Amino acid sequence: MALERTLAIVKPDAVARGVLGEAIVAAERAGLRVVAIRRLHMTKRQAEGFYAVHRERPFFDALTSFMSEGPSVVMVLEGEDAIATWRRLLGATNPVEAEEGTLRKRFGTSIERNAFHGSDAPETAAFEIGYMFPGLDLA
Ligand code: FUP
Repeated sequence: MALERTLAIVKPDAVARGVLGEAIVAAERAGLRVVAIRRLHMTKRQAEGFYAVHRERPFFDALTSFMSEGPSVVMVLEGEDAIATWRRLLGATNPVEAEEGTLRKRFGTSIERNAFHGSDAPETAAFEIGYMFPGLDLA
């Protein structure tokens, strides 16, 4: 196992529902630490940059509109195997298919409005953390 950092997003639907605390509790119970946190209302342009890998996908416009509809909370989580650990807590991309008890099962409403994000690999985590926390200097 490796000490890793991952980018977590509490998406606009989850922030609107007031479940930021649920995400933090789940992360901390799994041994992850919040080492940076920021609330921001993404512009459509920012959301498009964040999800640039999906630019050609049919859901790109709907996804980036959703991500810019209201404030999100973005966090850097740190711990052993943080990337896989956080994604395990999230469950499948589609809340309908997510395992019982996972964050997306509990709080997501559709594949599009799935409440939370987590980086899927070390390279994407590095890109996403840099994108949301430019110049971050962690203690
Ligand atoms: P994940 O890694 O679980 O966040 O899933 P993906 O990278 O495959 O998808 C990124 C986001 O695109 C998802 F969170 C939701 C959205 N999406 C859709 O809206 N429709 C799809 O068919 C697939 C993904």
